[in-house]
Amino acid sequence: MATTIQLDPVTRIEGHLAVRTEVTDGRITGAWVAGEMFRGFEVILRGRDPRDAQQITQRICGVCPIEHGVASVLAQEAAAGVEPPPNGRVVRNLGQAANFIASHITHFYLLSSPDFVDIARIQEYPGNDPGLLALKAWVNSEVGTRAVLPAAPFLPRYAAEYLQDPELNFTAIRHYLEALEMRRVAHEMAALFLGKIPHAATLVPGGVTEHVTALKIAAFRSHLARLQVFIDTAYLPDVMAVATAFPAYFVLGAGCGNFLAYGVFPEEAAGASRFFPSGVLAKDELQDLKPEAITEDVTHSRFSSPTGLKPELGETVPAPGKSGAYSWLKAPRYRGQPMEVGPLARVLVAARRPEDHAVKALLETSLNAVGQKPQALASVMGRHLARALECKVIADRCGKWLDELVPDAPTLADHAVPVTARGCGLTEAARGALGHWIDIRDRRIHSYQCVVPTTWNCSPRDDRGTLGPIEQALLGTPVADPQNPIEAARVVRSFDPCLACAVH
Ligand code: NFE
Ligand code: MG
Repeated sequence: MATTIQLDPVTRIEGHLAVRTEVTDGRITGAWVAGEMFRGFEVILRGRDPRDAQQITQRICGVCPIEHGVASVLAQEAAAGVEPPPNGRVVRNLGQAANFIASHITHFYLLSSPDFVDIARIQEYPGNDPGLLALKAWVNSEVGTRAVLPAAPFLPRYAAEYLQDPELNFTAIRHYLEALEMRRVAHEMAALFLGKIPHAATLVPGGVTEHVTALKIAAFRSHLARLQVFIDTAYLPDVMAVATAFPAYFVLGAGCGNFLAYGVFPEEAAGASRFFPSGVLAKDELQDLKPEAITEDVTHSRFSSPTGLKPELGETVPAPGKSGAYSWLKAPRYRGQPMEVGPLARVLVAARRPEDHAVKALLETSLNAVGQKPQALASVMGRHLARALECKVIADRCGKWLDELVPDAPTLADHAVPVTARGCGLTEAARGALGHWIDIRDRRIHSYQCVVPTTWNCSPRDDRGTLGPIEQALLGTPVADPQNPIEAARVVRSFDPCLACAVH
């Protein structure tokens, strides 16, 4: 007989996610992933001046605002037939790169590492590191003194097998504390050209409003150098240590087997060549991206608008009581198929492209070092590894982009709001493929649609009843103890869900 196990809310992610599973004979045999809140950004945008869109859509999320701003200005630029000068394009790349680095470091240390690292071992810490001693004193003073939430956000937690080696635990916990500082450094780095973080002030159709100076380039370089040291000496080694200690998680959480990337970091005008290329991997075959193949189903979503619409004709009509619906996310599909998006999708697509992408060699050496084959990448640990490797190659690529900036050269091209036009902006956020579609009539927004990374990954069932990527990843996952479903939590968190984005 099936037992129901709920993770509701799923903690250590962004936003309101409820996961319901059915477990039969110790394995998950049914999964429903639900976004629990309506926000309505697509409705809010109707009738407004298009130039408000990149500011309003950045408020979809405090974690990936830059990417929403970039998707919005790309959509408006497509509608207006304008593109930024090289400085504008490169500044956007640098801002997006800073945001990816902040997001990936945050995801591993603050959100995911407590699933693997044994934070309770801090109580045995024998050394003299001031940060660890402070944490030890705090945990010791909290544990046992509060009945409900001792030492939150670390405890309580699921009873499970955590990392055994005390030294590895102490190192990872020390890096957890350093990650808080690295987050700040990455945000400051982004703000050098974007004005402020979150919610960049300088992104506009036609480029960016911030001036490029030699001083800002130098400041960006010094921030970047600190982040690169942390990525190389902490983030990558810690992910490798966790990957080595938990080989079972190279098997669990495979997902739907289809991967989609729009590509990101344009290195030429009009985005012709992107550092991470676009592509679709379906049944292990690489195809060129055809944006017209994207649709959104709503049969199981709380919307009364028609199902199966393309985003350029999309509608958003909330229907809270709709029968058969269980999520506030639509179900994006590519040629009718669910698609996993995110670092793993980007890395798999980049590694398949004929040119020698920087991530390819790194992927091979890392897989060898943890004794895994490329087939093992579609898994919980494959996602963590892909995220860390991508973080390194993006940070390393920033040096080339900084070299391309020309102090005092223009960052902005003239732009006029078109009377009537449509445009689509496709980019990548830390969590995956992000698209905005704008329809301008009488110089106002007639319709605006966002199809967002976590909407792909956390999507509910579609019109045909096909499960979304995380729903599929949960199927077959063993749950040893129904009171402590750590295995399911590890599968869900490997996707780095952001529900604020997903429901938008
Ligand atoms: Ni709210 Fe976001 C990213 C976007 S995810 S974090 O990355 O777009 O759906
Ligand atoms: Mg949408």
